[in-house]
Amino acid sequence: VWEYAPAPESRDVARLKPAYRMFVDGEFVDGTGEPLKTVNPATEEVLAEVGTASPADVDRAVRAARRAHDRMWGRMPGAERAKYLFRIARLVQERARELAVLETLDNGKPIRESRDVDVPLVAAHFFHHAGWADKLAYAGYGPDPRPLGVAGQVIPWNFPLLMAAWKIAPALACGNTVVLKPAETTPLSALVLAEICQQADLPPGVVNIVPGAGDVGAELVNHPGVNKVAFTGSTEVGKLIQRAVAGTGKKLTLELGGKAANVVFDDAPLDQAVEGIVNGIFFNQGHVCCAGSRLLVQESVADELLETLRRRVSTLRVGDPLDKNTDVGAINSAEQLARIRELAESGDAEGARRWTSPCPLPDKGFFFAPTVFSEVQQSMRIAREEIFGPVLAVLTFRTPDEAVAKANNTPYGLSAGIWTEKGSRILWMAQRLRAGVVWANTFNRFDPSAPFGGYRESGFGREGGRAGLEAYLDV
Ligand code: TXE
Repeated sequence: VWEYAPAPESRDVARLKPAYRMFVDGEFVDGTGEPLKTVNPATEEVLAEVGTASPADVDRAVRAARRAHDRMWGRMPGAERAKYLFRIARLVQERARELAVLETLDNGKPIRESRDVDVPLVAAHFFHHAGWADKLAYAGYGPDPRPLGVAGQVIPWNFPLLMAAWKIAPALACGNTVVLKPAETTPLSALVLAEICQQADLPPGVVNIVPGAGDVGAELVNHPGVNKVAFTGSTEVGKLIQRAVAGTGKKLTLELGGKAANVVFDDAPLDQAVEGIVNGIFFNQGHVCCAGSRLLVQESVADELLETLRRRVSTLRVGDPLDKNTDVGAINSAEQLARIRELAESGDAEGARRWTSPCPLPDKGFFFAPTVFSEVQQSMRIAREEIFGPVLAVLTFRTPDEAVAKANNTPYGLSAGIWTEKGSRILWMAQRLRAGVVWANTFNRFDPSAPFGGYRESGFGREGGRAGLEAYLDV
């Protein structure tokens, strides 16, 4: 038994303020929308009040972004833009601990993840795109690559800071300016990123942050001054946005839901596969668009694998996200918790067998114990719908063909995993799986140089790497 327990991370590190304001044209200003209160999902306490944008504020932000683009940012040499991106990356590193604690407080994710995954990837994303800013011509985009103009970006609550980085870094590298709307339950880290932009002397108007709910997102997406829309969120809202943008000439990228298959063959090293399955579905409480939410296991090893998996999942520590020992933190909101519960109950009603980790849950806050459903049929809702929580649906297969058919039996197509010792099988599977990202003998691995994005109802367009630049350039 691991007896040594380091003290939980102190919430003071987050330098929480009682109130946060929107960021427009290089300044923090009062929004004229109805202020919102953001809550710590692990304690249900209000963390801060946040000013939101009215339609007039969105208009002001888009105009500021337009001015910044037309007068200077869109024409600045790439090497100059790169300097700002490098500065932002370094400042993220300098303020890493503050950002990690703030993210954990606002989102509910374990500090181990915000500290070791989210924030380092944010810095890496800015570094990577700083490197592109002066090399766009070499990347095949012609001698004088053209930015699109003003990007209107709407992001979700599962990786609040990382999604802001995924959106802002490539846009800026290519010479676009940005108006970004963070999710209503997690607005804080994007506003601290705005502070970092100020600290980096980023010219006013290049980045604008307008907090608010879906109506502010819709206002931004529909604004005629926006040239490009980038959205990460639910498939439902993604479809609304696609309709709204149709016929406007705006360029659009969508990164939506998923229902990834994590496929384990009988020759896979099972202990290693179990770690990958656990990481695939319990990382970030399963609030991950590319989560390995369907485990497809070859029938001959299914019983053994399930037993090992349950034993391993029983050891996961669920609780205080600031505790450095916590593996699974809080569900981001009461609404999301209700959605997860409802879908899990549909699994019971449709005849799947539910196993719940025996871990104790805190009395307060939004928590859901790691759950594994076996005896799952493809027709069940838990096998078809995105649960976006720590709930795994286990199905079995006999042959590689059956594995491919079942893995692809979904309207989504974001990611997939393969576990096998056979290299030829990895290649054979990867060619047949209809998913934008395929991991082999690993899962949930991210790198700013690797394009990320889906097919079909998981959306279109790529983020990251050279392919991600296309979303922000007139090629
Ligand atoms: O998403 P929404 P929600 C999935 C996941 C989850 C479900 C619902 O399955 O259970 O979606 O989550 C803004 N025009 N994903 O309701 O509503 C909203 O304010 C413009 C997967 O939180 O899509 C927020 O900033 N914007 C996903 C953002 O959209 C609008 C991550 C996402 O919220 C809008 C999140 C509108 N009409 C949820 N309505 C992933 N791909 O990772 C809302 N928004």
